[in-house]
Amino acid sequence: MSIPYVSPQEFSAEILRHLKHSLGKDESHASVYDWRMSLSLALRDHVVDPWFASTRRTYEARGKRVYYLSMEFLIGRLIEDVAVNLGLDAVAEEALSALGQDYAAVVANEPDAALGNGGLGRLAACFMDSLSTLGIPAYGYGIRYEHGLFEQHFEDGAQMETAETWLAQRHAWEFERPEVSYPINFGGHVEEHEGKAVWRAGETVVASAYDTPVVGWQAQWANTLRLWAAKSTTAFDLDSFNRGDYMAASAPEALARTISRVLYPDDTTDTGKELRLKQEYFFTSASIQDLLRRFLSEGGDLRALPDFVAIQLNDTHPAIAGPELVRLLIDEHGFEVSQAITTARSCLAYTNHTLLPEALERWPEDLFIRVLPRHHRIIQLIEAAHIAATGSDIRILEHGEVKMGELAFIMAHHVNGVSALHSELVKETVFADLHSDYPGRIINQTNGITPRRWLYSCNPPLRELINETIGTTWPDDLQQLDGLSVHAKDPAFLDKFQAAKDANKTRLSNWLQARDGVSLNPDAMFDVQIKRIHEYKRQLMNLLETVALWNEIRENPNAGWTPRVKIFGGKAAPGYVVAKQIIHLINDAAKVINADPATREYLQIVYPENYNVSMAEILIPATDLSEQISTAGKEASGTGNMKFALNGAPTIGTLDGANVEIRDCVGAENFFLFGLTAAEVTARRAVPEYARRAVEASPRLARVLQQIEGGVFSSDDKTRYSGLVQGLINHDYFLVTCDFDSYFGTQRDVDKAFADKQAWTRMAALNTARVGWFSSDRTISGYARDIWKTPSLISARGS
Ligand code: 26V
Repeated sequence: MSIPYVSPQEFSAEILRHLKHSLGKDESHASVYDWRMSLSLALRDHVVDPWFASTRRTYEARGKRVYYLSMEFLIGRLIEDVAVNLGLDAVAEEALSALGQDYAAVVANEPDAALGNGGLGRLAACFMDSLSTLGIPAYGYGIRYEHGLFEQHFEDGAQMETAETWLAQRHAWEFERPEVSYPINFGGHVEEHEGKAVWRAGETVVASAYDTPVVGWQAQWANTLRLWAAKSTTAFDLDSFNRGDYMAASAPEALARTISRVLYPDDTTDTGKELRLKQEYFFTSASIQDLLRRFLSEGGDLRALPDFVAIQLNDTHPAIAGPELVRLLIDEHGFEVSQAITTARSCLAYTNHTLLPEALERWPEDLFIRVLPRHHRIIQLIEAAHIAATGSDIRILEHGEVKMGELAFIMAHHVNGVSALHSELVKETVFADLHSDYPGRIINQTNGITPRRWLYSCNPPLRELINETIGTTWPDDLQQLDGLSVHAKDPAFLDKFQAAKDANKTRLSNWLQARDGVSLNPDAMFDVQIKRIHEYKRQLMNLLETVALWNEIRENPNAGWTPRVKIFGGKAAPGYVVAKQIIHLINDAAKVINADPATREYLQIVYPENYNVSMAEILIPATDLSEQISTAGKEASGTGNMKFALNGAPTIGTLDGANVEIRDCVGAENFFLFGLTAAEVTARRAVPEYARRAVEASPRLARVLQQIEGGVFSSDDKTRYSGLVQGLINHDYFLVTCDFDSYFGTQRDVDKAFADKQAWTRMAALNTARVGWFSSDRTISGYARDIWKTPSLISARGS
């Protein structure tokens, strides 16, 4: 399956047809929004044939399908993505220009689909792209949140949040499926009838499907992202209305809809909120019911379910899938308990994305029983079967809690970590006991990123240079970038590589100037740290280093400093007090430092508001230095690290997550390593007063901490950061103080390296050339081979 050629003239006509017939607008009255919708609908039309063909092919081949269950899909914009995969990017631009429209402005009119918090959600989006590119039959299942991740703005440097409203406009890409809906039950109690359990639910909502086709590279295949919206079983209470109680009349609908109303913005702590549990069960149950209905409608025998269904759990959020599938097999399809558990386990696999204890999901058992009484009983059966089979001491139900990690693990045939280091730590730490109960169950699948979005589409100058250097077949075979390595010796190639980087830096500068009125020095090193704000990611260490550098430039202004722009981007969970203080401090420091005439030439701090996927697409290609500085052992993988390296930004980083593998690929000489290793981190925590000692041993750090604590950056409130600083000196769980000197020293190595332009560019080019392995196509091939056993159904690809 591939798409027939469409000329720009034909495509203009298609856009105009939608403008008239779908938007009901005349050209002379059309707004940017109208043009954007018309363009999107015209593109969407071209996705439908490959989409139907893929469905037909899967059906005819009786192919096994992958079901990727994820609370989050952090998609971003789709116009470019779809246009690029259809091979219509140039055509679309030409067609719109011919209509007198500014293509870039029309593309930028699309709101980000921000249905995720960060890495986990963005990974799910990259995986959807790769599943389609590889021709693996798959559905992504998630929630159609009315409000995505909150919007961030700064008031006097402090983060403020407002509701995100992407669905206030029509969503161009989805197909509403009112006929695809399932009842979802909550609460009530369980009765026994003739030895059979019967769940009498207390409350029921309806899950209603919305489908977005996801087309792969060159339209060879398209899968479906099916998102569930919560609706009421009784849309409107006419009795209340007739009594004149208009509020009560629409209460059922409003209540039901709260379930899919908003994305939880907290990826740091598991707060055990009832609504969150309901969200998890809501989308999981709908998805399991849906895949069973599809299987049965094709005449399948449920005992063979694992031959046709692979369910991947993106973290523990859909871990209730295990008990739900067991419940349906027992209660509705007459399975024996042990047969149901075995069958369900053969379908299920679980990906772990974090070792942070506070992010591991546990539900208070009484809450769980109240919301899901039948599942609580099923979990008791699962636990009993686990103990009978292994003699294990590990429990799912313990200390009045339901432990979702243990549940997901026990109900999965494979459990994977997301980088080599992380997977080893999963075996040694959180799941050490279960690892010995079930040897071989834990495997690794190192994360990846889609090169279509994260190189081809976000970085046109580099894309064109690669095309002219190694040809155009690399976007679905990224290891071909290796072919750039030989050119890294060629000064002419390096000049072009640098010219591409400079063009991207100019694009970023213009964008920031237009958006925020901020000017950047294009000759400065763009040093970028963009990710959620967390203590373990150590934005604070970056800021401390910035202040130390400021001190040193002031003291010695003529020492030939390498000019730097420190760029930060990212949101803090609204309830995460320390993260919000760190944001405030960065903004406060920016105000003082940017205003210092003595250092202005060499040092600038920029923190654009509301970092999101679209901002990443502008920042990453323009970056000179990638900051990946988490405490070793804490960042499960990272995926931003891969995006920067791919776009020619060397990393300054610790031996954490996928940094380890990136360094192995690009070579130690093209990576700025610093800091303690994971093993050293563990050892250091056992040293009494380790933070205080580290501060005492570093006059440079001690001075910076005194400045911050003394109010140098907060003259309006001199004690604003005393808690933050005292926290570092007294606890410093993430060893900012211990890694500071190593980090500062390595940054000075970076300064020197950057000053040698050609050597730096060579390093950057070798980063691009050597990270082809981090394509999410490679990752998904690994899942398909090791976990799902699903071949590609694109004939040219084989399995
Ligand atoms: C956790 C929680 C905890 C309970 C409340 C709601 C909530 C929502 C999201 C999360 C996810 C945290 C885990 C996560 O995002 N991990 C990141 O996954 C990336 C993809 O594997 C990986 O690259 C990052 O290193 C890892 O931090």
